[in-house]
Amino acid sequence: SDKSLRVLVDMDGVLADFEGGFLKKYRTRYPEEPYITLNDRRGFWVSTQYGQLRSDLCEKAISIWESKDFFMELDPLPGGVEAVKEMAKMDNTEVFICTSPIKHYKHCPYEKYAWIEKYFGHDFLEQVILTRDKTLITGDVLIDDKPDILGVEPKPTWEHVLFTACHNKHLSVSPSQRRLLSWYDDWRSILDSKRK
Ligand code: DGP
Repeated sequence: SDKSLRVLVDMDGVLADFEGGFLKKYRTRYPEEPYITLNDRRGFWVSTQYGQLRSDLCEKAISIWESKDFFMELDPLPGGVEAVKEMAKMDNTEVFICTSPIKHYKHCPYEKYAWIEKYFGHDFLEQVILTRDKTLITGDVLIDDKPDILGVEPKPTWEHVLFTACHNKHLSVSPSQRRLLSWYDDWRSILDSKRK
């Protein structure tokens, strides 16, 4: 059991409160427009559900996360920063933050690095992977709130553990798919189950 376990941890919706930050800024910027409460969120793509509410709300939603300071000002989700720091200190355990930047690149990639530096420190920037295709990244576990993680690699090395979020909590996932209900759920046992 001297082989390292490699854990990939998603950022938005797992470490950073994308949904909460989005709703707060959307309501401030568009106070007269309808919105979707976190309880009523369904589906991973926020813009898709806003577009179904009223077609012009799709681009209004997108305008929120394309704005300066959106990603920088996201609050950490409860317990996440502490859990990742603890994980990173464990023997035989490598942790990488694996996150997909939006294609409007003016602010997002910079602010993701700044957020990680703020909460984890400068040295932890070594652990950051920005990729639009997580199937190419080798690891034992990927903790991510997106239900379907697809890319060019048909057989990714990692087991996807679905992190519960407002948009996926009602989904009945396949019996083989494991969930992490929050950072207060038993992530240590999930890691231990993958150690060789
Ligand atoms: P990841 O969590 O690493 O899979 O990254 C997905 C990113 O996409 C994250 O920043 C959240 C963001 N996102 C959420 N909803 C939408 C949407 O409707 N359109 C786009 N372009 N991005 C979205």
